[in-house]
Amino acid sequence: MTTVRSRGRSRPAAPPAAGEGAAPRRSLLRRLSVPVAVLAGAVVLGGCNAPTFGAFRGATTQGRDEFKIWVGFVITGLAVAAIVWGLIFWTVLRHRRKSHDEMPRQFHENIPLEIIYTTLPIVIVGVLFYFTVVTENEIDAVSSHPAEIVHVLGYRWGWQFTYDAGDGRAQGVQIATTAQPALLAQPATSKEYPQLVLPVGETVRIVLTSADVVHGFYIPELNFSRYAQPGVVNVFDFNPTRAGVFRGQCSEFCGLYHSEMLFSVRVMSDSAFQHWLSTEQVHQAGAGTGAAS
Ligand SMILES: [Cu+2]
Repeated sequence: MTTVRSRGRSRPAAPPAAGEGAAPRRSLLRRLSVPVAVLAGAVVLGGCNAPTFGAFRGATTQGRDEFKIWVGFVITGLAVAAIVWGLIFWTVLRHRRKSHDEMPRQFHENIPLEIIYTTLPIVIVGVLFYFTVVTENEIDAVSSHPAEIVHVLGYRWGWQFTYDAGDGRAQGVQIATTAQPALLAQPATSKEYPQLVLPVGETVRIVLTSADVVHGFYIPELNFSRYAQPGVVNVFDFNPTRAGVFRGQCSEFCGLYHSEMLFSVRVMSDSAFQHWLSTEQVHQAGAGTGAAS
């Protein structure tokens, strides 16, 4: 049931004197001015972060796709909120009681309006669902010819990254957690934790699994998280778009030293990556596996 208008018949009353009613309205506006100013200030200050709406822009094509749909969802939500809040405040202010003996005209239905506010949300959800499916398919798509393949193994309490040539031939480069479980309280990018090195502008296949319990392979600045599950192999691609060092962590509580399951991702130029890879091959062939330098 909907009440769409309250303007209407009033009980007979003595006509107001000239100027009567203006004073209460000014008083109401004065009372509303402070909360409205506080709300506007909060919106303006919160707007310092407006371009990303609190998310990362992504450092891979997959992460950027994720960022785009995030922005679309936030803008859609804000538009809906603006319409709903606008109608609420307009109704409260425009149709507030103006005299104690007023009885507004009574309604109990409005079929066209009810059809609109039933179908419009369904259309909005349908559009958001469509773009969600499109984005998920883009993120989950894997190349048939990745430039590099990295096998990622999660285990209590660390990560192991093993590089593959892409044709099934292991390159002999393995980066793994070497620190003993302890509350190191170091940043994820420190050398106590392993580093996954990737070339910018190339397709890198990640083959993810777990040796024991469920872990979460989470890199916030790539807008990416995927379970590392024992007995299950998750395969996905990264296409890094810019160089940098990004922190990573386990996002699934897995036991006592879950907080120590940190790592980082370093994205560098392809030539620098090839140099790093060949250097690691030589180094590890003679000295065994070690932490990223
Ligand atoms: Cu964990």
